[in-house]
Amino acid sequence: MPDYELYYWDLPFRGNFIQLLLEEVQADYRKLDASEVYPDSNLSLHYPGMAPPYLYDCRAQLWFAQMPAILMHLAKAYHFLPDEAEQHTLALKVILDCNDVLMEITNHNGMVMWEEGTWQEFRAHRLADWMTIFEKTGQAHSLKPDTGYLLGTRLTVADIATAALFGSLVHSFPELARDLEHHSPTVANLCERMESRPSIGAFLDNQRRELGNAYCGGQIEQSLRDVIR
Ligand SMILES: N[C@@H](CCC(=O)N[C@@H](CS)C(=O)NCC(=O)O)C(=O)O
Repeated sequence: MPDYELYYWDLPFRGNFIQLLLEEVQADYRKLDASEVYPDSNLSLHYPGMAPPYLYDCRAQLWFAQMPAILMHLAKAYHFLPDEAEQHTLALKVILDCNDVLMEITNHNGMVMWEEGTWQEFRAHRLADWMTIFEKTGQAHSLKPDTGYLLGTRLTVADIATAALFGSLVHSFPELARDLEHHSPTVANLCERMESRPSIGAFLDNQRRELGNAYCGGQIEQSLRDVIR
């Protein structure tokens, strides 16, 4: 049995936050389809979770849901939290920011489809502000154009999360690369550096060969594609 099992769809969206970390540390894990758990048995788990991703920690024999909780669990296990305890809160805040961006970019998990006007408004204001928030976080910790990490000199879970968020976004929607470059240039460079790390790079090459530019799937992805230009 591997150390971990990750249950998620064949999509990057929330799954890559976890998979990039598992790949970076070369964890012994298996990726399984979310349908193995959801929707038939998610309520029978010891700690039930509403929706994928799910992580099964095989050694601890524990199930976890909620992407930020899963990422924090793995970050603790692999020493991917910053050194100072007070910075742990900041790492969690970055992951929660990422999850908020995912929620917003999918218009609350596809509750309402994007239309030209609402998308343009979101892109020009909230998405731009989110990008600026990440840029300022990096600047506060001496992230430089070609060197450094979001929370300091050591790679942490915050860098994994940032690359999973913006790296996936600009890969799936190359039109947004100029937004990231404009509002968040050092973060754009950080994402490129993260994506070219050996394990993460090899994983992304395979995934992108297999899935192309798929992002979150469903009608909401199509609605995004219809409005992004
Ligand atoms: N807050 C949860 C959100 C989970 C979620 O929305 N999962 C999506 C895929 S990324 C899903 O499959 N949702 C189906 C549903 O909510 O029923 C997390 O961060 O893990």
